Amino acid sequence: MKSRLRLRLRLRLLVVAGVLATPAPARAHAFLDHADPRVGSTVSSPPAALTLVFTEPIEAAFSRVEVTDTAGKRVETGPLQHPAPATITVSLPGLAPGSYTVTWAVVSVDTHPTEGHFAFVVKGP
Ligand SMILES: [Cu+2]
Repeated sequence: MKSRLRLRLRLRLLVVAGVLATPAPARAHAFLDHADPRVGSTVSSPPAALTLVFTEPIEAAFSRVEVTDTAGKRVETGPLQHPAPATITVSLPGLAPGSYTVTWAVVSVDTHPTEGHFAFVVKGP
């Protein structure tokens, strides 16, 4: 019992130390700054790639982008690429005319996860 109490106290001290060691402002959440195709846009020809630019650098290894068509079926994109600290991109197959939903989930370099989604439309002939 005594050693258990000691362990508890030690854990509590570790928690306090952890809080003190955390850098004060956690402003660095990565939100979507802009995308190509643009959020909510209608494009006249199928885009070859999808690019997302975030407000903060992100960890590509813990980030993902999914594209689904009107029926909710997942589009086979190319592998996630990370050409710049705050940018991720995937290549797209030839998209048929229709509406597409992009769902993204990223982890910023300060380890905070964020997610969101938006749509774009590929115009028919
Ligand atoms: Cu953050």
